[in-house]
Amino acid sequence: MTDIDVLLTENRKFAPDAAFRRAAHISSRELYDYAAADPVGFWEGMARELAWTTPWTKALEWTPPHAKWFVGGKLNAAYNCVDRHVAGSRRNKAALVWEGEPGDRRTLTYWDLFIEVQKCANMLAALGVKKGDRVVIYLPLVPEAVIAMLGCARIGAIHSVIFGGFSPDSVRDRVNDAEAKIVITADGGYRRGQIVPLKRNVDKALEDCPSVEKVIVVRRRPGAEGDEAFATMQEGRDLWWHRLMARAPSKHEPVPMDAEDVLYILYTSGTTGKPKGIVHTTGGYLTGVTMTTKYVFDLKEDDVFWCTADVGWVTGHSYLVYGPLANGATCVMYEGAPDWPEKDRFWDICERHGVTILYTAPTAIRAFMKWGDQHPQKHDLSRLRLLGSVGEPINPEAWMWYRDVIGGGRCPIVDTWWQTETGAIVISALPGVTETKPGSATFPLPGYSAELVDNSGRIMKTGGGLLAMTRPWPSMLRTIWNDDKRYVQTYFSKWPEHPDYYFAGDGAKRDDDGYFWILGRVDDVLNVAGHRIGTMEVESALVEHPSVAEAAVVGRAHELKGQALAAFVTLREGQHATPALRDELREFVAEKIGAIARPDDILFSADLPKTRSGKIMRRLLRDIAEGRALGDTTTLADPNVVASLKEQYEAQES
Ligand code: 7RM
Repeated sequence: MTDIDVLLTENRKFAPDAAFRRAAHISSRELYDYAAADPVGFWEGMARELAWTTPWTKALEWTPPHAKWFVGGKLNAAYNCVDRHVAGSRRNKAALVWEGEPGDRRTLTYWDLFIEVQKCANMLAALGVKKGDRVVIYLPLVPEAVIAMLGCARIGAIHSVIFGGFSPDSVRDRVNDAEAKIVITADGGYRRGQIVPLKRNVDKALEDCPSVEKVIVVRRRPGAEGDEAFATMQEGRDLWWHRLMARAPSKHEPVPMDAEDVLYILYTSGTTGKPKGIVHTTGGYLTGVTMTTKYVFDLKEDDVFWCTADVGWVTGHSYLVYGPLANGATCVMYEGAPDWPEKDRFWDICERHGVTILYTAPTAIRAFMKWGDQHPQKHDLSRLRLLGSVGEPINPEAWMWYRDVIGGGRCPIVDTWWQTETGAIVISALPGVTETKPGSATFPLPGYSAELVDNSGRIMKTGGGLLAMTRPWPSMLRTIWNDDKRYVQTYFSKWPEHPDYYFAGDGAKRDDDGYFWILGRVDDVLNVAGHRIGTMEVESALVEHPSVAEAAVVGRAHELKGQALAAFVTLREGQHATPALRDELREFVAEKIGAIARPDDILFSADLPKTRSGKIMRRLLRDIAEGRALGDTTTLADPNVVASLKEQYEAQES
């Protein structure tokens, strides 16, 4: 018996186009073979692409579950992301092409970034920030966020970025856990035309944060009203970024960091409980993100790379800041919402800035599908040459839409599976090599050992099971900040007989060709009459129906079957919820994947509850389907969504 039943099969295949393949960095499987024969040697080769001030003496020290990579080596992340490009041929190349939501724009060349990062390093040093001190960054998506991260990295301070959508309470908990000395924030940020009052949130949070000495405030809203119009500055504690920067010297020698020195802490809220401070170190992390940015996105000198994630998430850390900048790329940054002021904002940005590589999330892609093809079709997207997806399983329907409508049928798609904990992409196609299948992240990249493992710790070559990493990798988390016990418990205790296996928490299946299909978090797997069903497959089937934009499936207790399926469905624009459509959808799923997966309940809703990073929160939908009081809703992007869903669900039952 397998651990998770395999329901859907997808047989479409897309081979890399011959011209793309010819021009790609990697166009043959050799690298896989080479890396499989000597994974540590492979990673050493990748690490050599970075600039080190002292070479390492030992590539890997592995005392499960603790790894050290490139032991004895020294380097600086900011030097690698900025200085070495300025020293070379990229001095005048655009590093950041930024656009604010209201339409304001700034472009920073590598030279500009070089000067700003050095000033920032000096500014922080002048405030007494030292190597190892923690600096919290709570900013909108503005260039200062990148400058602050690199400024910290330059002096060896540990940054902890908190997404600007988090509440004062969340900020307080994270600041206290990190015992941060400095908080960098702004007077506000823009989201859907509204101002997010970041400084006010910080003031509230800091009522209970004894470690914080100074607050640096970026003026995002320069106005005729003067400095104090949007932020009340607390005497002795609060300082304006622009004033400090104006005084800061523009020359700063980067501090050589040990490969294993901490580069940053990033808190993941998870679904419940206290957030975990995921710890990443310098040498291994930079090696992982530099390699994967170059090869997964086939990044070339004149590409314009747009990763739409906020720096508050790991995707922003790895693929908006460290990976692309370490490769000397031009990065597009956009502060605001995709539907502001109109639903074509992303396509307008792609057209105007000539984006060649677009990296976004399935939740966004499904929203674009729902809004209709007319928005992208207004724009010339012919410069796009590669598309990426990250954050959730992408259902085949959305994958095909992305390929056809956004990619014009000519761009390869890389569906990239990874986590805050893995630091860098682990499972993905290489666009010049891999034949892709819609909805599959395909294979582990060279150098990694992702496997499917059953409950008893056996590696499975096909079928459904648990996703694991059986060997360490350079960009893996090193621990949980202040809680190594929880690190061991959460990630390395699933299989007592394999204390060296990392448990990712995701279910997955492998088909007969060895392709990986991520099924989502194992906490979301259902048991219907003895069948273990991944919610993702039922959702994919639903979304294939032309009326459906998005679906979330959960289990609720059922007397006979153990669990019954409850589906929450949002419809495409112009579609109407009717009892006939409900029946049609139930039959549609039964036909696609079998009667066992026919949803018992279908609830139509305008929206689904999502985390602030766009992942569907099935835990809350389970509460609704089981008629329980709603659990913790503080990590939701919009808490109103669940309340109204609960009302609807209850009304439908009575
Ligand atoms: C990068 C990021 C991690 C969780 C992970 C999965 C899910 C991410 C994919 C995916 C299917 C993908 N980090 N996930 N990417 N599922 N296909 N390509 O999202 O720490 O915020 O989340 O996200 O469940 O465990 S994260």
